[in-house]
Amino acid sequence: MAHEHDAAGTTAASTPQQTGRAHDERAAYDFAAIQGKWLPVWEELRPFATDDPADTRPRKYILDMFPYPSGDLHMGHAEAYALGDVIARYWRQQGFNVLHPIGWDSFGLPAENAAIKRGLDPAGWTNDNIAQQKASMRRYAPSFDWDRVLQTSDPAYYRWNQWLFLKLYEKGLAYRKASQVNWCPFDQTVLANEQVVGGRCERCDNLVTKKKLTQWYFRITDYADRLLDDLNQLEGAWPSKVISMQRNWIGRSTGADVTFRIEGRDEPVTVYTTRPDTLYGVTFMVVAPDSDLASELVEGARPEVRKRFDDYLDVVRGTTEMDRLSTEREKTGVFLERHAINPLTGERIPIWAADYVLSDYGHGAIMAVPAHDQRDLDFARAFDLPVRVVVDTTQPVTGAIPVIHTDPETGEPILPDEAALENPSETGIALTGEGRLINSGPFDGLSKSNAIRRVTEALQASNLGAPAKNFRLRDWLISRQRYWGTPIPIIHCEQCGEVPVPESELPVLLPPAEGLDLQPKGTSPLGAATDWVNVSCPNCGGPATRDTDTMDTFVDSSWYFLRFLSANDSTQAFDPREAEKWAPVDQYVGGVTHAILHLLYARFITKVLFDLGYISFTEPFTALLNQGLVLMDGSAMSKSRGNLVKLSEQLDEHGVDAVRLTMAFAGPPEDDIDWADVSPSGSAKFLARAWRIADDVTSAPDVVWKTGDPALRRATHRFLADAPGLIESFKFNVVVARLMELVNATRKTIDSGPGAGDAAVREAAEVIAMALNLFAPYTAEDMWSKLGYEPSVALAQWRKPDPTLLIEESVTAVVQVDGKVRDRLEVSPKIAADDLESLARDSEAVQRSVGDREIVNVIVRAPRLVNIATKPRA
Ligand code: ANZ
Ligand code: ZN
Repeated sequence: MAHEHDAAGTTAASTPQQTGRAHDERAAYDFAAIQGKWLPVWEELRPFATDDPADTRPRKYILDMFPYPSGDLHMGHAEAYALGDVIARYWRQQGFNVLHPIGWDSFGLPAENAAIKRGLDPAGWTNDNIAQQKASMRRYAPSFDWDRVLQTSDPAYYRWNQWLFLKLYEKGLAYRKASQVNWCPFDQTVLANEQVVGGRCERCDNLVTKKKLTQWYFRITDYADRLLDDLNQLEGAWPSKVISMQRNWIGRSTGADVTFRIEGRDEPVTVYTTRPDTLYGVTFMVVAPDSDLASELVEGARPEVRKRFDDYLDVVRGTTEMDRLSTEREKTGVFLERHAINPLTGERIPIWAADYVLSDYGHGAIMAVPAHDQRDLDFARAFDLPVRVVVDTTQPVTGAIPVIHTDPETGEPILPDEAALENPSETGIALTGEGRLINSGPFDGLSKSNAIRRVTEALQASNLGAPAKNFRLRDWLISRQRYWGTPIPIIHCEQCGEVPVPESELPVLLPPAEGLDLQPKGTSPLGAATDWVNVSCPNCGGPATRDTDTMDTFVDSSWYFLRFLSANDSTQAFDPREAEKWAPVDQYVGGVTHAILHLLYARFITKVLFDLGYISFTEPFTALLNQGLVLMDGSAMSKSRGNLVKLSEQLDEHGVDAVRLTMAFAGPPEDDIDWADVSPSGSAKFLARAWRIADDVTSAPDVVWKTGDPALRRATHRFLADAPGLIESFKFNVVVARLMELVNATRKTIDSGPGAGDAAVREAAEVIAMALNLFAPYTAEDMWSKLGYEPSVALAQWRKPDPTLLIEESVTAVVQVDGKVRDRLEVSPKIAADDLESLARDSEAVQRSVGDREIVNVIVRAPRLVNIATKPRA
């Protein structure tokens, strides 16, 4: 290790020598020696084990998001685990039995792609990385319970993934269907909507296309309402940004289904609309070109129309969903030469196919209201279709009496003010606001919201419609055509169809990678493992084949927090009694990159397990803290940018504690940390300074506290009183700053006060060690031992502040009027100048003395003096 750079060494040399011991007797703060000394002690002591059934302390479950084993630990991990550990260690000091586990999210594409690139077995590559990360983590010393380690690529874990799949399958929540799926041509795999970012693959950044495939889904849409409504419970305990991201992702929309009769077709077509109030303004219908309905409607059409449609469909298939929904794009479409009938007015309207209508939302068909919907208006203007205004958006909607302008001759409503109510077909701007209905027969005069209700009721009464809801959320596509994942425990039999693998035959082990071509090619590599694939049907014994797909790794991470509770239990996924004891997670800590997917899936699976009776709670993570990123020179660290800071080098240079302390001290946890702006060597210096205090203390552990220096005692107890609230509101950086002040105050008492033997110095040193345990565990442990205690400081309980020491001192402020002392006020030494001035002005003695003279000048020297000058009488 690089001792030459140890900043602490220089500090120790410059520390004043006033403890009575000779210079050469004093050891320097040597982080490497301290790390080397305490790590083996902790490994022996297991201070963070949670396996004592007789433990009666109240419990807390503190969870850090588990890492992908994609290489050694990096600076981002270092930040996350430093911050998560502050919380875990804090609750232990508060008397809780804290469960703080760690594991690896070790299946998935990163491992597989890396393994392919290097020609290695993904299992070997993954396990090597885990071993390396584990060694780094041990040295980094978060207070993990090392007896509950799990890794998702271990059969002992993924067996229960398969069990979970079967539970969902039994409930009808896992199903297979053929559909257009997002396809990454580079990774040669399907992607969930969530994994497509801006039309590109989240992993490799290539453009995503569509492909029709049969895939496995989890029916998360059945839980959409609950996933949305239960977010209310998390308000205040989760970052509001994450809650709103979840809400938008689920995207609940309420409106109505409306059925339109189609000329020349027996079956009517249902459309979904959020604006049933605009039904009188419908001037055409649009179906998604890639829907079955469109193909069917165009079947009997003239050959030119069919040709035009087929050509159009080809183009549409190659267009991303994002482009299709874009309002910027020129509208395209094909008239199908078919007609629908408006259910309320009987009006005959043309049916078009256009790509701005998506096949997998609502019913894949819409009623178009160009006057009030921008996309419909753009389309109508492009193809010269009629535009009819049915909501007068210049009309006030509050107040009982609507103003309706009708032509006295014809009784037709008149648009009230041409200027105010502009014609959308001319302006190109749809009228989307509030207003009152016009041109809508019996509904004229109703406000938009009343009309939505009344029109829906009218439709419902004649069986032509009903209230409806839709979600942006799609079912969760969980199958992948890749090797490195959990095999789906289904067998396909010619006779029986899909047959679940019996639970007693789990796990379905992955076949060895050796001999398989893992290169992505659109079908699962598992298909080539013929010995593995060909089985006999568990149901009829006939020839059958295994499902060759593997599960999305988000399945693995959707319930891992429960597996930690029974990590070594080979008989069940988790013990419901352990879940009852520990879960839900009290505090979850991790990156905001998982704000949508991972959290949504974990919330979904939690609700499923609740419904199945395995757990008694419905939300997995009671509170969530998202730490920021660690940047370098203003941007995310990356090899290609050349601004990568290597954690191992930072640890070698500054020591574990200095790096951890720097992470906590850098600012609020949610903010990004720019490593160029922080000073790990400054942290190391501070740690040396703190450590030196314990080294200096000469009193014995049984001193009488009362006899100590009162000023230092007050500072210590103020810190004891304030730190808990600061930690609980994640103001770790403030606690560190306060701790620095306490160290300074203690040093002052040693060097220029009552000295190192004073009881207050010992008391302060002990509190400093306990507080440092949160941020710099090695230094804290070493101080604790120097102070005469057995390890571990991590188990020492936070002390209750003495209330008599928390009462603030007061000082006497003198108030002068025109140079004469008129009053003395007892005030806080921290009083603000403004407050002191108003106290002085309010003083009766001062007012008597000022009388009716005008005050021309006030000089305030808080907290000791206020000088008031008046204008001398003429
Ligand atoms: C008529 C109408 C009039 C509409 C109006 C809006 C405004 P959200 O909020 O996203 O649920 N729509 C329905 N299905 C669609 C599909 N498969 N593809 C594209 N658009 C679709 O939006 C629902 C609205 O989006 C529906 O309400 C429908 O247009 C359109 F003044 O119906 B509306
Ligand atoms: Zn069978």
